Amino acid sequence: MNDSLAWPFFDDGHRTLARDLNAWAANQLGADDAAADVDQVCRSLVALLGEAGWLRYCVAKEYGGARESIDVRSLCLLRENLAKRSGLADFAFAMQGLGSGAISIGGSDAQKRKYLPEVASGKLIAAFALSEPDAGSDVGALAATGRREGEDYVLDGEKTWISNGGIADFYCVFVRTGEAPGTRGISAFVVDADTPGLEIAEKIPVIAPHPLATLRFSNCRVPAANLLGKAGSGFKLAMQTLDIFRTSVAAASVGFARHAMAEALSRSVSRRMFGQTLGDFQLTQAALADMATGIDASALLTYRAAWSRDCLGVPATAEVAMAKMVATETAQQVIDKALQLFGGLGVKSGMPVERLYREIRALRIYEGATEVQKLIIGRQAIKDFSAAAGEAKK
Ligand code: COS
Repeated sequence: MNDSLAWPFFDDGHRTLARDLNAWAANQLGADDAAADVDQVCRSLVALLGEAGWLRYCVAKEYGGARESIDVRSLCLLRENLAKRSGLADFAFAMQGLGSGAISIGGSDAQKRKYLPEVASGKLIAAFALSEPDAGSDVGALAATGRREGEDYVLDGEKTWISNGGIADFYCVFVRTGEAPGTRGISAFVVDADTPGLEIAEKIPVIAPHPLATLRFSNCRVPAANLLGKAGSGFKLAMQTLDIFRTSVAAASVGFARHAMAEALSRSVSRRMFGQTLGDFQLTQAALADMATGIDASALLTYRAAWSRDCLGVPATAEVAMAKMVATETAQQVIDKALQLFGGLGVKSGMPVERLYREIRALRIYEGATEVQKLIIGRQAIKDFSAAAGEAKK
């Protein structure tokens, strides 16, 4: 089977990036330690990734980045290859990008100069605060508010499932400012973590631990200068940010699935039973065939989506949704099959397949659950059909 780096989606810079990263990661990253304090581990990983220069891929060159503008194929290669070794390293990398994405896309030059170079060096930790207890998939229903008072906005309400909650230095927060009903009345603000009125209401433990919290805003006053883009444009800004980072969730899933595949193959050639190896059974070969094909299909959709945005200059929202849906769902199946090949050993705490089994689950939910991706793809198919039918009538 050919090396996916040979695919036409990549240029030589991408190939070098992936090889350099893999060489670095082999030296610098160990398996995640389940007993460690994840807040501390993630702080250290952001610093490590920053010192090594990898976080420079999260921002544009003008603000300390590695490439002219954010290159989705690079983000994806980084996440795929970090995820192969360490879920927390992938997480730490991804959140620097997602957490600062709204600044990169909608921020003023002053906002970009203040935050982005520090994100790229790992000196400031970023977070994206969109979801609420009663508004996850339905972003247009969010209820936290921002009301204008003179030169400030005063924020009130709760944000939950916030990755990096508690360790972030700043949050890109989306609140209802009421310019219009629904999605047209939402604005985004950058809020420093030490702003009075912002507190961590709850740290949330999850099956694959990482820094996660509920934030509470009570009379939290931020200067109007912290508004990202125009008042009322926050929903679009959130969607544009997700158009970039959902593709990278797909790439991380490919990385997790590749790790599971490697574990499954090594088990298949070493485990003996009934006088032969596990890999000699056609049932095992069938499982491996499904896994290998699923991984390639996921990688092709992922890099097609990334390439579309980088090279065609279109948002490619539906292509991104296809990649996110297929790669996350497939990775879950691949990991489950790998775990099955390990038998009882597969569910033993600390085994790589056991860790992957817990780690992949959230990716089918966060940054738009599979069901949301289906909505996006289905709506786009109808839109394209209607547009083509309209053209044909002319
Ligand atoms: N880029 C730019 N603009 C976009 C956009 C995108 N990707 N997606 C939608 N918009 C625009 C639409 O064009 C529309 O603009 P107008 O008001 O000018 O007509 C507006 O935003 C509203 O779009 P839409 O009608 O599609 O909004 P819905 O309320 O139906 O929501 C979904 C659409 C469900 C797709 C959206 O709410 C979503 O992605 N939800 C999941 C959120 C998520 O990922 N949460 C996890 C948070 S991070 S862990």
